[in-house]
Amino acid sequence: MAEQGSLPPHQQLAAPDKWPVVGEKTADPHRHQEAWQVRLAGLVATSCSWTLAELAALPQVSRRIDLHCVTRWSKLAMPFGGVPLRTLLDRCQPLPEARYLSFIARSARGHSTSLALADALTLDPLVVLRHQDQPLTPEHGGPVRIIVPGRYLYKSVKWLEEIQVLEDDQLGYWESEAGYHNEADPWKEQRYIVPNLSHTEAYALLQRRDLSGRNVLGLRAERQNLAGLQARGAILRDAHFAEAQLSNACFDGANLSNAHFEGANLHGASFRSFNGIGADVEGANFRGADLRAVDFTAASLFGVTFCPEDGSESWGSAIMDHTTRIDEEAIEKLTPLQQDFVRKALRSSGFYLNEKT
Ligand SMILES: Nc1nc2c(c(=O)[nH]1)N[C@H]1C(S)=C(S)[C@@H](COP(=O)(O)O)O[C@H]1N2
Ligand SMILES: [Mo]
Repeated sequence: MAEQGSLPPHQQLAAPDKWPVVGEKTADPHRHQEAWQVRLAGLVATSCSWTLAELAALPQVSRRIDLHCVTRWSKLAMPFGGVPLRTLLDRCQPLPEARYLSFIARSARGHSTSLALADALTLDPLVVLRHQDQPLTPEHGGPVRIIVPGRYLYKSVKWLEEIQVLEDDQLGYWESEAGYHNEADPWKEQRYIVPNLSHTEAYALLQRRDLSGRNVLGLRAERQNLAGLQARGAILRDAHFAEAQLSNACFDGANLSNAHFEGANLHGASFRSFNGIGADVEGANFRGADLRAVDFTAASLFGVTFCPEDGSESWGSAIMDHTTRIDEEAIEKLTPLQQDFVRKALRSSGFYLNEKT
């Protein structure tokens, strides 16, 4: 259940003074001069639009809302102010056939995301104008963004300009381009959609041990012998490599966010940069994996698990020692418990404890 004020599975708190900026950094710079308007149109009895002053003149509410980013950071009870989306919908009167909302940003790529109308009514999103009693800052979507409680943060469009009321769903940017899950419920860990390759296609790629530059979501390669696998620049979010033989594999510049490497043999594998892009293993799980002689130089490791956090899962700690390379800045992004484990392990010589729980 969606409990306010607590962490959904496999999320971790961002530093108290930090609110990371994710995705686009600004509204469309070519339209700086244009006055801001939020339009609500489509399957409604009356289309409406509001200037910023008109939005600010509507009854304002203050709410504390928990933010959960799919890349695993959360911030609890963020103080926002603005107008409930419901207020705007009430003014326009959605027609009986209306079933979806598409939120569109005033941004260079016309960024968007969508929500079922029924979900919008139960989740009660806020059209946000203020944060901590100040105008919302531009990098976080100011002057106006939507915040949808109870969904991963990619459902909360920054620089909101238009809300379309639709009969059919219009998949958003992350949902159609990056395989993010359209339901996005953090309590059900709906991070990514199911695999986009058939089993046979994926099997053929694995047979050749070459995934370089491929984009394969949710790849299933548990327990396979993939020694020397080439996966330079591959996009392998949520890939399943548990107990796979991956010694000397090359994941340089690959995106392996939330990948599963539990118990994998990664001896001598490389997670360095490729074409100036570091490997991204944010949220990946390396419990019980052999990480000796693995090179994580320039890789981002936010939310990575190397050792048990709570003892409730079945894998022990990763095997790492002085031959494992991880940047100090990357270690600082880990939880205190993971940091502690990694620092000790990297100082040890030879075999480091691999306690099975
Ligand atoms: N216009 C726009 N809105 C967006 C995005 C984006 O790239 N463009 N990224 C989404 C994602 S993935 C996240 S996690 C949040 C990040 O909000 P923040 O930068 O304020 O933390 O914005 C969401 N809304
Ligand atoms: Mo995100």
